[in-house]
Amino acid sequence: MDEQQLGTLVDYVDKAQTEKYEIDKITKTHCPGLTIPQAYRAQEMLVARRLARGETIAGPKLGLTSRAKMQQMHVEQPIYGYVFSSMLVENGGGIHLADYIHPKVEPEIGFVLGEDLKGPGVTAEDVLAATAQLFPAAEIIDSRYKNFDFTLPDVIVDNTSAAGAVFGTYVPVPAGVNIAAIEAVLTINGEEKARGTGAAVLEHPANAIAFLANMLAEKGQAVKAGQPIMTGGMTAAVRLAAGDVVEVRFDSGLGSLRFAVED
Ligand code: OOG
Ligand code: MG
Repeated sequence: MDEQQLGTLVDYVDKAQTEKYEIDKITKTHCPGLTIPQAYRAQEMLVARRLARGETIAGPKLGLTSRAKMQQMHVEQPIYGYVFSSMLVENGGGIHLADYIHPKVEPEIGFVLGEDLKGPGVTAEDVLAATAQLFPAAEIIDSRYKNFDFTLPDVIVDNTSAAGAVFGTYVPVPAGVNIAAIEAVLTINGEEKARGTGAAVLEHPANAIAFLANMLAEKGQAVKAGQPIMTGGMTAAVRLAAGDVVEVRFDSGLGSLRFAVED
């Protein structure tokens, strides 16, 4: 696939993202043989277009880092993408279903680094040594593909289904706390829908950031200090409906999140 052919894919997915409608996966409609490196190149083109339109990146995100998510999506490998500032939803605020196609929510542990991390060879220990703060997060994913039906290259081009994120307050890494043991409980209208720990994310969320650093190194890039990093869903994602009041409570001093879903 040359740049022009990848550009056609980017047109197709970018338009669905901007105008919020569902499409068939590109490995069905355009290119069954799309490889993962080609998919990341297309993602890079899509991100560049959004930046050229004046959007800004809030931070990177990891996806499909947990068994629950891999099983839910029938996919076997972590991926990365970007959360744009325009996707951020205030903690305590609300979203409108009309701004999404078929949104789902998932709890995540966010990290903020105190220094840049550049691969290759970055380990979870390196990540922990560089970590300055943590924050509670809820990601709102909204695959542009019908029924969230995609393969890895499809979801990579679709910027890993990124559509919304709620971030809580940054806190210093709590002393004596094993981040892998931090638990999050997701409730909707007071009813528990999902629960999971940091260990669900590649045994430890620091492994997700090490994966990101080592992947970005292939493009000569680093994971930057100061950016909020979403390490991936700790549970399977839960569908949202009008009238939902979503709460995610984290233990170990991370705090909680809340948002409402309206028509
Ligand atoms: C892909 C995005 C996955 C996560 O945290 O695992 C993701 C999807 O499930 O649509 O963000
Ligand atoms: Mg996620």
